[in-house]
Amino acid sequence: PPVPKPFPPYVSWKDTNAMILHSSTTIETKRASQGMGLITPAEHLYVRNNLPAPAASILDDREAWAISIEGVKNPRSLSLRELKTVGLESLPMVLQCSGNGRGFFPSKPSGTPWTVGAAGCVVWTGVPVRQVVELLGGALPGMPFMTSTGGEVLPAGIDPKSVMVERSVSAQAMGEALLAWELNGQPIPLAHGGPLRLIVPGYQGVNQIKYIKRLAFTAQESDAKIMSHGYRISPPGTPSDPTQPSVQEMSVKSWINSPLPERPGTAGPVQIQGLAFAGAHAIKRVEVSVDGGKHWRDARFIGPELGKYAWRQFALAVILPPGTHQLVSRATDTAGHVQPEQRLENVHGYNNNSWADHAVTVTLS
Ligand code: MSS
Repeated sequence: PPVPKPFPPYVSWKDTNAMILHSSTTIETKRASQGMGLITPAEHLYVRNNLPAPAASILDDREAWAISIEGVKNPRSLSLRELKTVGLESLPMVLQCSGNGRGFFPSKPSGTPWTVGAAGCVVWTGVPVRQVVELLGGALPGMPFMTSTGGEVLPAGIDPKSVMVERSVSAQAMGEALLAWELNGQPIPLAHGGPLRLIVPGYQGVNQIKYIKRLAFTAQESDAKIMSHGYRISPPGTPSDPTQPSVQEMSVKSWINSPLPERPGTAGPVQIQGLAFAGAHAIKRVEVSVDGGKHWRDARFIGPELGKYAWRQFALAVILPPGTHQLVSRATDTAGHVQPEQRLENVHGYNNNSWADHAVTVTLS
């Protein structure tokens, strides 16, 4: 087998055999390596950085990392050391890049052509944002947005707004958001936003701000380019603009990870296996088809349920005769949203949850 390219230093601890290095800041989990893992090991978790990761020295004194909390009655800066005394919560959650599935768009949008591997299910530990906000006297009235800023040192000589990672979500998202310092029970590695990261459960990856240095309740959405023009669902042929929907909550989605074309197995009894999740709601049902979506059967859930923000493992036992089969899965969440057959076309290839696009074609002998 070809020797994988060496990974850059900040991700040198990743399992290079399990991952696809698209660039130094975009690294995907292989579909076969994603398998059925309920919790994705950090060594397999995808990486997406819009800017180069900050210097590793920001982890030298993790406890000293400070975040400025603004748009509250008593705004002030808190160190990680102080945050650890305010509250403690753990949350298993699917972290997914909004561009996951972009590789299936026939229009070949610019950006990383992720298939399924810009997603993982991991456990975050930190303090609930609402407890920090309560400590500081509550959010000010008339502030519909929670706006968070990443701590990257910005390149000199360019308008900071054009490169800074700053995103706004609904202020209501504070209800379940965390300021997290642990990933799967370990201090968050630099690649995933250590020392401190914002976690907004159920939201697409771009809203999960790494190296967070400021969290503000604001009257307006951020005017940083990544918010105003980036990550917008732009209809085909139109330039991005702030009136188009922004990438926010995730939508219901599932895919099969076994069998795969690269590991088809043999004809006869087969356990079809996959993963399903949604944004704000738990998964209620997953159906599987072995004929490209003509007929469907209910899969069964396997493994424990780790809350509505984690993914669910599903399996269906079938007998597959020799030949070529098109395997697909279709998830439904508890609010009744059904994974659609078709993707919503958009210029930048976001939010692809089409079941047809995630089909796997296997040939068994
Ligand atoms: N944060 C910061 N600070 N920076 C950057 O760049 N990115 C985003 C998030 N956050 C960033 C941040 C994105 S975009 C994503 S996906 C995520 O992150 C990822 O994560 P990880 O950990 O996996 O790497 Mo798309 O929607």
